[in-house]
Amino acid sequence: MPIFRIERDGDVAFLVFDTPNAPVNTLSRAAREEFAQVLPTLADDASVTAVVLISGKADNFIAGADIEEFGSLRTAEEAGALSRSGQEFLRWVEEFPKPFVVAIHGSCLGGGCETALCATWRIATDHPKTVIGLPETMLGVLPGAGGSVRLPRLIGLRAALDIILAGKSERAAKALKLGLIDEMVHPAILRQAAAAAARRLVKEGKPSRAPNPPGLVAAILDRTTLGRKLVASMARKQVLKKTQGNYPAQLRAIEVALIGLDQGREAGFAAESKAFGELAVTDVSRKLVGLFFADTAMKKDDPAPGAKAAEVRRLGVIGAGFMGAGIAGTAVTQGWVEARMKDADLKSVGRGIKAATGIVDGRLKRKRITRSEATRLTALVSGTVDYSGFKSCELVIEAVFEDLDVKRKVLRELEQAAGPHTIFATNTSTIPITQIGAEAARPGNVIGMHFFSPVEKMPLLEVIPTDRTSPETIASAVAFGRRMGKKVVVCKDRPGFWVNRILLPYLSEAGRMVGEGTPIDQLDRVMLKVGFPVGPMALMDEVGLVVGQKAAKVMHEAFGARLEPSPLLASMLADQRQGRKNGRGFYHYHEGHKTGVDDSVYDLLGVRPAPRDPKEIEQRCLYAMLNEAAMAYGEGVVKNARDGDLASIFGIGFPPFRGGPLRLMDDLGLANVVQTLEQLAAKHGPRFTPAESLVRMAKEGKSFYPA
Ligand code: T1G
Repeated sequence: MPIFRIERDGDVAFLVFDTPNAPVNTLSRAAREEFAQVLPTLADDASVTAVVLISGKADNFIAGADIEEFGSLRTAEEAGALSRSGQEFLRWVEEFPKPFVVAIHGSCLGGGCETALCATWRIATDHPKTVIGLPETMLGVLPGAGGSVRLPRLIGLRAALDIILAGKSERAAKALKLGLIDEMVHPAILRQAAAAAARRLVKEGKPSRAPNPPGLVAAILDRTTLGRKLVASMARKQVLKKTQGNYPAQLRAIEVALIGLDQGREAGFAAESKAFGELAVTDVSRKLVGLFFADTAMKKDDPAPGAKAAEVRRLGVIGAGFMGAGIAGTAVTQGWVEARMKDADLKSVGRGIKAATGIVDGRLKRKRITRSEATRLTALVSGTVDYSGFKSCELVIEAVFEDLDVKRKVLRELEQAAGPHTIFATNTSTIPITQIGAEAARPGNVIGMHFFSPVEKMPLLEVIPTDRTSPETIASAVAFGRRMGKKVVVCKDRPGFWVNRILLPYLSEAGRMVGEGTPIDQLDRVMLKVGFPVGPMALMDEVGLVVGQKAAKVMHEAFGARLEPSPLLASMLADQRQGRKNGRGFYHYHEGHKTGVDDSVYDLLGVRPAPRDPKEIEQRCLYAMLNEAAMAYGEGVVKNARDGDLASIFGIGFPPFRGGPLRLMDDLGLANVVQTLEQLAAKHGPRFTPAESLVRMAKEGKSFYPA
C-alpha cells in the first residue's frame, strides 16, 4: 500500500500522506524513499501548478522522524548521515519549483515541523489536537533535518530556543502569533483554504516575510551577533541551572542555532548533523528514546483483559481540600466530566469550587480553551455538604484526612448514599486499601487512586486494587485516569504503593544526614546534580512535614525498624515547623517562595553544619531508594520493571536520563549494587542491608530488564 496518494483539485495537487496500518505518519525510510519518487513527478507535471501536503490521519499531520530507526544507529557518523539525509530530503521541498503549501491538522512534530518550515505557505487548523513543535531535545537529540537552522531564522533566536530547549509544541493561535504558521482556519475549510492559498501563490509568487519578530528589541537581540551572543549565554545559564549539565542536547542546540545565524545556513546544517550524530548515540538519548516507547506502550496496557470499563459521566469527590479540588478541576478540564464535591461545611465547599474552577481559568489564561469552553467547563463543577447527587455518580474519589477511621466512615456513608455500581476510590497516599475497605459492603467496588500534588500538573496516577476489587472496577479506574490525561501505573496493595514506598527511605536518609550536620543546601545541591528536579529537604518542605510524618508512621508500622523515620521530623514538628505550608521548614519562605536555608534548624537539632563528601550524600540517599525499589519489585508491587521506572520518573522526577531506579541498577550491575549496599550497611547500619530479592538476582546473574 502506498504511503502517499495524489488527489487533484483542478490544477492543485493534494499530496495526501497516509501511512498504511499506522496511527501516525512518520518520515520513515520508506516514506522518504516514496516521497523522493512522487515529488519529481509533481514537479514535471505541467497540469500541476501547486502542491498541498496534507495528512490522511484523523489527528496527526507528521509525528517526525521514525524514532524506531534511532535504535539501529551504531555510530555518530551513521546518525549524522541520517540527519544529512533528512536535510537533503527537505531541501527538495524548499527548492520545489512550484508553490508548496502544508495544510496542518493534528500533531506536527519534529521532522513534521521541519517539513512545514520548508514550505512556501503554512496553514493550520485552530483545533486543540493541532500542535506544532520540535520535541527532539526530549529524546536527547536536537532537530536534525534543518529545524535548528530554519526555525531561528523564521521566528527569531529567542522564540526558537524557547521551543527547541523545552521540546515544546504550540497550538495554532500561538504559532500564528510567532510567525511559525501563516494562516489559521477551522478544520472544516482546511482543504479549500489550502487550495486558495496555493492558487494565490501561483499568481503572486512567494510571500515576502518581514523580519520576525518585529520591533527594536528583536532587532538587537535576535538580529545582531552581539545580541544573539547575549541570548545564547543566558539560555545556556538557564539550561545548566535546570539540567545540571545532565542533558547535552539543549546546549548543543544553542550552539548550532547560533552557528546557523552567525555563519550562514550551510555552516548551520553541517553543525546540526554533526551534533545530531554525536547526541543520537549517547546513553542519555538511548534512555530517553527508551522512555518514549515505554510510555507509549504503557498507555495501551489493558489492566483487566475482558473487563468492561464503566463510562464515568458524573464524578463525586469527597473532601474539597487541595487534593480534592485538584482532582475535580483536572477531571473537568481534561475529561469534560461533571464533578460534584462534598465537604463538611459550605465554606470548605466554596473554597473547593473556587480552586477547581481556578484550574479551568488557568487553561483559559494559557489559551488552551476558548471562553465559551471555559463557561461550559465551569458549569460542570458543583458542591454540597451532604450526599445529594452522589447516587448517580459512577465513580467517587475520596480525598479526606489521611486517617484510617475517617476514610472507613466515609466509605460507610457513601455505600449508603450511592448506587450499587458506584466505585469508591480512595486517594490515600500510603494506607493499604485493603484496610480502608475491610468493612465494605461492596468490596468489589473499592480501589485506590493515588494522585500526586499538584494534581493538574503531576502526570502520574497509581491505581491500587485489593484482592477483592472487581476487574470492572480496575478497568474503570484506569480508563478514567487516562481520560484525566494521567500516566497510569497499577500497583499491588502494599503500604506506600510504589512511589512513596521508594521515596520515604530516600527522604528519611536525607533527614538523618542533616541530623548528623550535613548542610541542608549542600545535600539538596548534590541530589539536584544527580538529576532530581528538587532536593530532598526542599521536597519535604513542599509536601509538608505533617503529611511526611503521617506517611512515615504508616511505613514504620508496616516495615518495622528498617523504615524507622529519622527523629528529625518529630523535632521539626515539635517546633511548629510544617514546611512551606506555614512558611517554617528547612528553608525560609517569603510569600510562599523559598529563599535561603533556615540555619536555626541546626540549633534545633543541636548540630554544627559541616560540608560532607558529596559522594557519600549521593550514595546514602540514592541507594536507600534503590534498595527499597528492589525490595518492592521483589514483592510484585509493580508488574514489571518498566512500570516501576516510569512511575518513579513521572511520580517523583527520578532522573529520566538514568532510565529509572531499576534500569539504573541494571546499568550499575546488580552485584555492584549489592556490594555498595553491604558497605553502606557496615558503615551506617542494617537499614542498608541489601534486599534478599536483589541478592538472589545478583547471584543468578539476573537483571530487572531482559538483557
Ligand atoms: N516514530 C516512531 N513511532 C512513533 C512516532 C515517531 N516519531 N510517533 C508516534 N509513534 C508511534 C507510537 O510509538 C505508537 O506506537 C503509535 O505511533 C501511536 O503513538 C529529524 C530527529 C504524535 C503526539 O518526538 O509525541 O523528528 O504503540 O500512542 O497519544 O529532527 O506519539 O501503537 O505501536 O503516542 O495519539 C520527533 C513523538 C521525532 C513525536 C501521538 N517526534 N510522538 O500521540 O499516540 S525525532 C516526536 C508523539 C525527529 C527530526 C528528528 C505522539 C503523538 P504503537 P501514541 P498519541
